Amino acid sequence: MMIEESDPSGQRSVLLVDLNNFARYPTLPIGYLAAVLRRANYAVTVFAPLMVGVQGVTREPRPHRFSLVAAKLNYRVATSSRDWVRRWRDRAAAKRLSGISSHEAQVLAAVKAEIAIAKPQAVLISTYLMYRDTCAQICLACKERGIPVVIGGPYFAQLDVIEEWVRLPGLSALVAGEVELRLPTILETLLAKNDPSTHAGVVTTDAHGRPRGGIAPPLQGLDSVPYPDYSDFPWSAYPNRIVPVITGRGCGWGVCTFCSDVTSTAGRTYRSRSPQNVLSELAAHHRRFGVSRFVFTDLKLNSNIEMWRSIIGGMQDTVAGSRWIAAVHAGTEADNGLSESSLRAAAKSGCVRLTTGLETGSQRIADSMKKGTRLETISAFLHGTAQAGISARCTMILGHPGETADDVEASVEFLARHRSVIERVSLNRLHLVTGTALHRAVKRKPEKFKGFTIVHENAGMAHVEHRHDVVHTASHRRAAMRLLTEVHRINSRELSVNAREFEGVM
Ligand code: B12
Ligand code: SF4
Repeated sequence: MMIEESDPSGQRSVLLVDLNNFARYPTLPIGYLAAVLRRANYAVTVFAPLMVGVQGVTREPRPHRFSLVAAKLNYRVATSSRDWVRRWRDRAAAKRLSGISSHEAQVLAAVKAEIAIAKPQAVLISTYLMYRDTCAQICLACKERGIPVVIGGPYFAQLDVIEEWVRLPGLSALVAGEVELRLPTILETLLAKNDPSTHAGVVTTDAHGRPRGGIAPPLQGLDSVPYPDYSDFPWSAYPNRIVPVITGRGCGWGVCTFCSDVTSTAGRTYRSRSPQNVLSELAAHHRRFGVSRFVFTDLKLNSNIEMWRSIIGGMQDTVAGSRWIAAVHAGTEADNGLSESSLRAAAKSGCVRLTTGLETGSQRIADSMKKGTRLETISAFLHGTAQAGISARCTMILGHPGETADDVEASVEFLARHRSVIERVSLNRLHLVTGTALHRAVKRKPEKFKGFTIVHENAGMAHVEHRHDVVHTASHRRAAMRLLTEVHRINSRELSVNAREFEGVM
């Protein structure tokens, strides 16, 4: 069946499908895309799984009675020396992680119903790599109806990932880059049945199925992007009214070995908006939706210290009574705006939680990760947050190349010493991601990574399966178990009252 182009006024119509199912607040890129398209007079319908009753993915739920046993068992299976045990566990974990796969049929049926009702001239999907199956099904459904489909998302910035996606049957074009300001023109080309890969950042396939087109360079001049439009999101489905805001794209540091944020579509190189532009966006969301709770999704909000200070200085005048959370790069030697007095000022401006990448309690490993941090400076930061009344959350990584049982013991010891000043820890086994500095280094000089080998690369998921011999040793495993216990002890505590509205947000 073909759906005919419909609107007699000549207005173009698109359906924007948001597969990233967040339980707590609207999705930032969807807001941007909707705003840009509406400004260009497109009729935009947004579909998000939460709108049809599919439960969003809740991050970092509070531990329950059996969480520690489950975490230890999971770790034991994930680091089994038997390949088949690990593979079985990875498959099960991938299913659980997506949190949407169990709802795939419901999402697909709802998207198809939405297509039938909205009769869009094009379907645009924003996706994480893990929703590939759902994307493939939507492409097929659109192909049957003769509707072009464009896919974009945060990890289409590398050729090997793009190659694995661009041939999906029914897909008209894959977007590789921050093309939002040019999206209306790209769609005009597509809807005129011309090849959109003539536009930078749009990839299609040629007659032989080879990719055609390339990745767009990072977008400059961020102030020219309109404020995101979150009017389509199901506000009543969220526990609190929280708005995501991004003040700059990329990270001012940008060199940590394992980091896949700085190899993502919008993470490549650091670019900042102007403080005035950001503060006036906050005011606009407040006027429109009555919100006074904000999450800054910047990789590090203190990448641009002027921005950090302007937010602290301007927040309460812009939205009285507001509260906000963010991630920061703490522990650096240069001034990073995180002195005790700055943290007190941040708390006064409504900051209730800060996340930082602790990653490890071993200085040696932090150095080999190129974190650019000193543990004693992170320690001072953590004490500073506690004194200011800001809830501190730390991310940590287990299993970086070169890590020994002693390094893990150092992490246990660091956490134990800072138990009273850290409110949440997000501990993850090293996830080696396609295109990161670490992945490239292991490929380039495998001899430098003794006992750390690549087993299999899944470019479509940007996932690199690796083997790390040390994690199978009894001493490393014992230390890891102690680390899990220490993390559990911290995470089991009640959050401080101020930060509770943001539990599970970041
Ligand atoms: C903030 C954030 C979150 C927030 C959500 C924010 C929100 N509600 O909007 C929270 C904390 C909830 C979150 C959760 C998760 N996240 Co996240 N997140 C981020 C982060 C740090 C910033 C996102 C952001 O604001 N980007 C800025 C916007 C402007 O960029 P963008 O999303 O890429 O969109 C631009 C372009 O890509 C393009 N675009 C995007 N979609 C489309 C669609 C079309 C049709 C077109 C034309 C263009 C287009 O236009 C946009 C404007 O330029 C990124 C890192 C990063 N650098 O992006 C990770 C990132 C996106 N997250 C990631 C992951 C893995 C997760 C989790 C799975 C983590 C976990 N294990 O729990 C969960 C997933 C939950 C789920 N799927 O339901 C990965 C995704 C990688 C992948 N495989 O695709 C990233 C890249 C981090 C990483 N390096 O691994 N995340
Ligand atoms: S400081 Fe954070 S965002 Fe920046 S490169 Fe390191 S891990 Fe990535």
